[in-house]
Amino acid sequence: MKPKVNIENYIKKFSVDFDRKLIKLIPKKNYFSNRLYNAVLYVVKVGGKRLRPLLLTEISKILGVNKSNSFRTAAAVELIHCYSLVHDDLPAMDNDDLRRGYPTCHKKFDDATAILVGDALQTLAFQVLSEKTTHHDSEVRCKLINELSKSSGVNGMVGGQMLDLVAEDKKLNLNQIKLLQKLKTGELFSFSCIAGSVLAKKKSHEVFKKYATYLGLAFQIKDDLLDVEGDEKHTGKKTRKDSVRGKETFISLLGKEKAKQKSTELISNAKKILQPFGKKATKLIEITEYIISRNK
Ligand code: GRG
Repeated sequence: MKPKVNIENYIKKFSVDFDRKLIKLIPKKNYFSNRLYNAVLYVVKVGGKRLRPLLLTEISKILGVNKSNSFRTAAAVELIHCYSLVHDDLPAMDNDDLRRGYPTCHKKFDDATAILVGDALQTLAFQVLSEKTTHHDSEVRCKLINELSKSSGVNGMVGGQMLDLVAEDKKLNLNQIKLLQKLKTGELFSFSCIAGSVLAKKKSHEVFKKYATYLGLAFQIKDDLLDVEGDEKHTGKKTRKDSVRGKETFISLLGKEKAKQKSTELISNAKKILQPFGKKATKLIEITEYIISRNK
């Protein structure tokens, strides 16, 4: 019998392999400025959990997608995620000094460079998707570009970030918080979960969209819990930020215990959706559980 690989080790190994290939999408020869190249590489090399690429890759495996196609699509979503963190950390937004355990991009370089790094990462994401090696069928490539732009634009992450910026010190209710988080965080998770169906040209889109709804919400509740209970050493970012800023979160509205209960319920619903995939979904089920058991 094969020894059981601990899920954290599995995720770590995935991220090391993923990062090795991701860096190859950033060749030095494309850069006229060493400063921009070094800053882009710094952000990408600092790493992260790579959860969105992991989900995209695991779902793609279940659906029988070619590895190179799923890698390039996973790279695109991670590039968007990295850009959003760089911009979010800027003084004009969250003004953070620490990200993934290292100085934020604008601290290491400067604000203007960090803005350009975000722009460069974002445009690279769409460049990668548009290239033929991502999928031989141009309709599939176009659909991926369309879905990722919707998830990251005004109907997704950017829209959610704006709601978040104007929400400080406002008393949002649970439905308003749900909408804000769905846009800001949930939509990129949604893209990560439906991309496999687009690549495989399979009709499993809606099933994985539903899975992503449960998963994204559970992820955000856990993120809020880590802000309250976690420590900087593990999370690699400043904690207790929400309460200091008077931000309403799932924890402030539901209380810790109810929020934990809710996240367990959501994960259980997400796992139920995977049941019809049988053994093929074993790893994805473990990853689904990790979303709320993680300490970073
Ligand atoms: C600037 C357009 C724009 C959007 C920013 C992503 C985001 C929107 C803000 C980051 C602030 C934040 C804490 C968001 C909530 C959840 C979140 C995205 C956490 C970070 O994601 P992880 O835990 O991070 O997957 P790693 O570092 O592991 O990749």
